[in-house]
Amino acid sequence: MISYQYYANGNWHNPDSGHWIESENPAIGEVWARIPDCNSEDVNRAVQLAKSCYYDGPWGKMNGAERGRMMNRIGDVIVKNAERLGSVETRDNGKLPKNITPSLKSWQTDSLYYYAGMCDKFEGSPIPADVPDMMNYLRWEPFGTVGLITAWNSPIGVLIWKLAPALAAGNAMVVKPSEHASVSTLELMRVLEEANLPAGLINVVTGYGPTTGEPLVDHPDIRMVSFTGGIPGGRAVASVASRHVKPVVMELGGKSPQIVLADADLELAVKGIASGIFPATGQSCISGSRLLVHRSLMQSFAYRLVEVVSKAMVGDPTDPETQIGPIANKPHYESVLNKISEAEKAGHRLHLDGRTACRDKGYYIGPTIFADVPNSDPLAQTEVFGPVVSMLPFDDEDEALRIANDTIYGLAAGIWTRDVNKAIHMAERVE
Ligand code: TXE
Repeated sequence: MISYQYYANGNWHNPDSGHWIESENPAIGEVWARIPDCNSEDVNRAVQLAKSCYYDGPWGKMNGAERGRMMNRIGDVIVKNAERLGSVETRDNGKLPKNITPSLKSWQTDSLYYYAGMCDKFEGSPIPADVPDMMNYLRWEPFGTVGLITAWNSPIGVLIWKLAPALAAGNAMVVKPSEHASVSTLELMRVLEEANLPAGLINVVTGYGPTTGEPLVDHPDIRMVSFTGGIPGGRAVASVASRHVKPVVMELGGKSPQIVLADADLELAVKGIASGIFPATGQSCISGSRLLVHRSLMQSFAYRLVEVVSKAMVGDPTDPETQIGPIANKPHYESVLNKISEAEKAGHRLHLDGRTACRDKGYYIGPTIFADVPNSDPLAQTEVFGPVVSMLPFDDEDEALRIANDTIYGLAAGIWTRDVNKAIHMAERVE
């Protein structure tokens, strides 16, 4: 059992409440670490330390080139420690190391290097004045101190995507990872100590949304919030932020359609669609969970998809043979199982039932494929955020687009056809 403290001003602190939250390893369903249950006192301390870093410390005065060099150091340190960070994240949310470490060594961390190059390029411009002897000019300025709230599916990856632009713009920040998977973010702070960052630049408080996240959003010195999570959390954050009329950037869920046209290459479509929903156990905002298949292909597509994914190795994420790891935490495991049984009770036919992968220890659900689910059905309208897809035939492209667009989400989509003109025209019409 590893007990963590929260991180502020370059030091580790015990929570004001004296309480900790237990973190489970979803692969075995056992507690492996404890994270601080931070309250508004802890949040205020972290915000004040971030604020003094911005206003009184070197950070607010640092020029763009120096900030850029520091961001490059952050990227280098993450790449160097990618294995360690990946293995901690796997214990925290069950994600496969092969889906974390290589991306931390490449495209995820690349966004730090990308934004580092922007630090000394926020050029302003003189604006023509309509009054003689008057000069206007544009100067880009940071918010100052910002709040970054992340979810459990890719804690470090999602954080880097928020961290990089926030640092490049010159902000100091307070991070609040999900209570279900906070350890890898805390370990990231330990790793970043090698990068010699200004004290108070990046601070991490941990705890539940309403008792730790909300005080962060509600704090008057947090000038802007970037949030990743589900719609309920997003609504709550937006309403609290509205008390201060502070800007919020949201990255919420998805219910992405995958449209397979009659001329699609069946093999490519099956493999592409399977890899778009099952490897992260369906826990990715852009996973394609609604399969719209041209009626002429439906039978052969469904047969081939079942044949391919029924062979997938579901198991312990640390086993290199594993292709599908566990659901990230117990509440979500129960939520996904509940959605599957609801759909079954509604009479939807299962081509493949992932509950056969369930076992006594750990939160395992295999690929689950429902046939002929009307788009109005809850299973087609709500994000399951698990290895569950619903299939639906269509007869023509207009009908496919109508179904694809009949959703409250709008994050991603896939179109499978050999005809590139058709792909482009369909893509322009999918919202
Ligand atoms: O999200 P939550 P979770 C979706 C997916 C999943 C659902 C729940 O549908 O089932 O979100 O996942 C903090 N004030 N996605 O639990 O609950 C919370 O502590 C301030 C899609 O991760 O929204 C956590 O740090 N903060 C998503 C973060 O918000 C609050 C990836 C997300 O928690 C808060 C993950 C509040 N009132 C889940 N309530 C994607 N698009 O990738 C919660 N939080």
